[in-house]
Amino acid sequence: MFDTLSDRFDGIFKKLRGKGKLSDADVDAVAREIRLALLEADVHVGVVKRFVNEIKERAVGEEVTKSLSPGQQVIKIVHDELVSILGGATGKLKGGSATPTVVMLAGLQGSGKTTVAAKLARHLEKEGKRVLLVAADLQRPAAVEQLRVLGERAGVPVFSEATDPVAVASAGVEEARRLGRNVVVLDTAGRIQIDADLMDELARMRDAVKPDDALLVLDAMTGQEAVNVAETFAATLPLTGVVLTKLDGDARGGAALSLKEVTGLPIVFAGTGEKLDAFEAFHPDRMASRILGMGDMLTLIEKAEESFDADQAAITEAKIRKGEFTLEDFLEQMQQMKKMGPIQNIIEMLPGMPKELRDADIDEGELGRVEAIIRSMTPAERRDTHLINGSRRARIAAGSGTTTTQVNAVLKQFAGVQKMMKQLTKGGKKGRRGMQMPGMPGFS
Ligand SMILES: Nc1nc2c(ncn2[C@@H]2O[C@H](COP(=O)(O)OP(=O)(O)OP(=O)(O)O)[C@@H](O)[C@H]2O)c(=O)[nH]1
Ligand SMILES: [Mg+2]
Repeated sequence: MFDTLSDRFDGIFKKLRGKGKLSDADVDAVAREIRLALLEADVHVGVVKRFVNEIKERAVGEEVTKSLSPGQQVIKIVHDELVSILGGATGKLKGGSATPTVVMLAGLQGSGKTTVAAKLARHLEKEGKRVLLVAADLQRPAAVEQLRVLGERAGVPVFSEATDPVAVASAGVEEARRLGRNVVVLDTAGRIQIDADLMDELARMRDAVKPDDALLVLDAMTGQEAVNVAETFAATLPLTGVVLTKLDGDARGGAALSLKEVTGLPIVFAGTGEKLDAFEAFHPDRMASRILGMGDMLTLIEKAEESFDADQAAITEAKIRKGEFTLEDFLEQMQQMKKMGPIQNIIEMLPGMPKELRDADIDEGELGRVEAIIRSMTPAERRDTHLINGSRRARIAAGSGTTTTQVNAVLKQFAGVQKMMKQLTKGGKKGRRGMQMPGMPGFS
């Protein structure tokens, strides 16, 4: 996500390191480089101009803090300005007073509307809302079925009928009222290009359901063109915000960094992958930190809290302390970690991760193999790996579709983990508190 921009900022800030004082020439040079970096990231030219002026003004201006080095100070200013152009406040739905509230999704073909519908429904259900998904895309034959499948995965009911899109939308809201669901999420049809038909359909739907939130779903790769798309949709729909999707791809950042400033529309949610949990409320401050390579611990902690089982963690911790951590516990930990989403996403959020690791292809298949190997062991073997002799190794390899060499590798790595844990617990308090994430096979 925004890798090029991150790298550019990294390079710019490196040059400031160790400088005791910034001259006007230094500030000019930094401003020029930031300008280029933003233009390269396809940020709207007006936004770039304002951004760079602001940075210059603040960097040479009165805001000199003693506690920060000049380099840190520039980073802080850039960070603050990024937060500001990203919209400042954390994204959330506007909502309304009537029940059910209606969230209408619109956008170009393939932008991610149907995926977002299911992700948003799941997200709202986690907040305690009761959602009804309404499939009002009757354009594409498979669209209703797609939403049904996703809805099932999200555990959210889906309503549709073979009438016409506007009728489906109205009937959907009725159905939600009847079922006592308090939020309707409405998926609509996309078009390759904005056309009169689509806008007419959206306008009639708008009049029929009077959405509390009308969200434009935008592919982050759209770049600056996003601004035009947003303005065109806004002419018909009373848009309340934007959902930016595919931020996991190599989007350059232009759309995210231009939208609020040019259109006034806040980015409310972000899609970061194909899976249903790759979705989050948009936090401008966290996004700015991520762009500047400062990591995103808050999102990570939130995800960990969401998927972490505190009781299980306490049991594991006690076991580690007593030196009784087995492969069974290890398997349990892998399950917990998997709930947090793709490992690559987790790594991206950690501050200070070297670029090599951010770019590394973490082999989820390898992790799957490790899991299969452990699952092919008997409970007794998982508790005491010393039982695993040659013939047992062959059986485990056959059971997991791997080779005895691969089984051996897992056993060897696990022995290393156990040894490390013993040292940690012997060595005092360090490493005992909170979540335990030992060096796992698959990461070596
Ligand atoms: N990597 C990634 N893929 C995504 C994301 N959101 C959606 N996709 C993928 O993008 C493709 C299109 O998503 P859909 O949700 O079907 O898009 P849509 O806007 O409903 O498309 P139409 O209904 O045809 O207009 C699918 O393959 C999704 O899996 C995301 O955040 N990241
Ligand atoms: Mg769709």
